[in-house]
Amino acid sequence: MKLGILIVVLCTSILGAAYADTGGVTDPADQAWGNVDIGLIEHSHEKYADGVAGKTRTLLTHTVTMHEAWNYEEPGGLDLVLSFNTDRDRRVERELRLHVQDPANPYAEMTDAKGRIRGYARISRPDELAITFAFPKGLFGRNLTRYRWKAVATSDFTPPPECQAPNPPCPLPQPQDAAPDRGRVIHRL
Ligand SMILES: [Ca+2]
Ligand SMILES: [Ca+2]
Repeated sequence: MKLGILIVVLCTSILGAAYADTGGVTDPADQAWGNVDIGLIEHSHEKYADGVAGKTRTLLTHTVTMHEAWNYEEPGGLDLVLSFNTDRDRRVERELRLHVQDPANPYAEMTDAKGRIRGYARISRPDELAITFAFPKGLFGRNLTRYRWKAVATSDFTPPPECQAPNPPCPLPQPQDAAPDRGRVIHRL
């Protein structure tokens, strides 16, 4: 893999047959904009008891860690989208998008392929570099044993005057970063 080192750590629970896959992929420091330069994406999951339904459910967590500290008030904003492919074709079945229009109340919304809202993820900030999204597996709408995902961070960006029309575009780095750069990370449940 050219631009990433796949890290897969398999953890087997000693509490019965539960099987957890915790893993991720690193991404190089390849963006001038610190708030869109992804350094690492990681996934994990845990079982929890849904007392109301009397069932054991799975909570999925996805963490995106940037190379530099960032916050919701970042100039230019941050558009962070996790996309999930839950079957064998190339289409994406779910997208989880971070909304920071109101920096005091960021939220993460899960939509399906038709743009319909399927639910929301809980957001937490483990440190000033990272953000973690947690949501029940049920938001995928079907019983999965694995899925593939990636993260794309984009910043609103206004080129400096000398780079704007009618002048030809300047060779500026694009304020967007994906991890992994190619393909997707597999999360086995
Ligand atoms: Ca990067
Ligand atoms: Ca698909």
